[in-house]
Amino acid sequence: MTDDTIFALASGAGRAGIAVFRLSGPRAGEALTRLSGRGLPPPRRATRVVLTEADEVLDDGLALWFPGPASFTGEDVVELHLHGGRAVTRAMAAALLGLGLRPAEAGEFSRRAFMAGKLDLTRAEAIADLVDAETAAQRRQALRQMDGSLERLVEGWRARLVTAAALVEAAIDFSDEDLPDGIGERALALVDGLTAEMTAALVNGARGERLRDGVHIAVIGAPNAGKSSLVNRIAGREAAIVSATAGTTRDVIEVHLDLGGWPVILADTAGLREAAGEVEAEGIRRALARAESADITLAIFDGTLLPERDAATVAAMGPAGLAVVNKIDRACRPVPERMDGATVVAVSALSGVGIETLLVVLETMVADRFAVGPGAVLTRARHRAAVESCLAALHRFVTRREVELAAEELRLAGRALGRITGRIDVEELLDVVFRDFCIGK
Ligand SMILES: Nc1nc2c(ncn2[C@@H]2O[C@H](COP(=O)(O)OP(=O)(O)OP(=O)(O)O)[C@@H](O)[C@H]2O)c(=O)[nH]1
Ligand SMILES: [Mg+2]
Repeated sequence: MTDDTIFALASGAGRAGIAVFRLSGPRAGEALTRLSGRGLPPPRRATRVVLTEADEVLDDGLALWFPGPASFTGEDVVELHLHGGRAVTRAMAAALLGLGLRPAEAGEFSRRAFMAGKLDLTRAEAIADLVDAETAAQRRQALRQMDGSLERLVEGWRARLVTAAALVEAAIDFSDEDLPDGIGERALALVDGLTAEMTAALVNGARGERLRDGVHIAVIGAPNAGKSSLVNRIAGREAAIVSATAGTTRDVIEVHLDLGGWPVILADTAGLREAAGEVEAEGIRRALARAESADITLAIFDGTLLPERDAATVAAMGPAGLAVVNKIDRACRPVPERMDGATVVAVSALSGVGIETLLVVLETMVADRFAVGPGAVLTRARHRAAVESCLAALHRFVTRREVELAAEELRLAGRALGRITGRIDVEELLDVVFRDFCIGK
């Protein structure tokens, strides 16, 4: 436990808002008594206080007193609910500094809670995810993890690894060379089961990461097909410049959307064509790179040119793409149901016809590909890396003939899993995990 006391403005201030200052550390209670001019209020109960410093009233607000260890950080914690004006928050921050408290660094409260054993790393990460959650599905995923679903999954795996390790260690006492029958088989069976479960979790985890980070959709097509018009129509604002001049869009322009709970990053790109200047050529290179790395490619075709279709767009659409025929307000030919192996949706970015259908089709595609199974999910690249290195150790375990080396692989596998919850190798991990936090959490 640290001996300095920290504070942070833990909630949004501003006109008509409430500002919450959170204090944590051995001197939190003393700071409250000094500011309120009276004894500590009853624990965990909102109490009205007039806060003063050097006979000057700072604000009239509410105080909450959470004596450690039954607090979020495990330390003494005070929360001050004040009026959110800038002058109030500035004066309060100055008063707390004057009392010798230190402003908290990003994630420092959660870090202290972790150090006090109040939460494991997955729950701490979930708090950051919940604060950042922009869609309902993201919120649900964060809450599930905050409830300990991932911690329980990983700790369950680790417990079974320990059992397997114990079996192998026992075998060392019996034999100098090969695993005795029976014991080796039981350990192998445990490892096989774990390998299967972890492999499945990696697949589901890729989806969990998507839900956390967003699904990337790239909009590509020939110049003037109406890509920017479509992106603007979906976004409901003029995010990208639209003009009748071919080659208007040069950079990749990103628009963030909530598609039925899925966070989506829709990228407008430069029109694909051969003859182009240096800047446009770079834009086209970026467009193709986007199409390549996107989860879904939306290929836009100019409906007035059908049945002719831009070859570069067909090539970049790929098998997982969705074809959109635009400008149906002006196209008279019937639009085919499928084109070049892709489903077709007919729209007019100009009038808005077909846009609702396009969104429904997109949402179904996203849900089909990325829906996360029930239960715990790996939500970060950090989790994935740890499970992958655990699996690698388990694969080596299976091929080792010498018992001692096999036992060592199981230890390595267990350590890899421990990195997810923070049960070991902790120090080096802390900075990575907590630096994404906002101040006051
Ligand atoms: N009639 C009609 N015109 C459209 C439609 N969508 C776009 N346009 C027009 O087509 C022209 C090109 O539109 P943009 O959205 O700039 O096309 P783009 O694909 O982004 O073009 P680049 O950025 O140059 O690659 C503009 O004049 C738009 O008004 C549509 O649905 N119907
Ligand atoms: Mg454009």
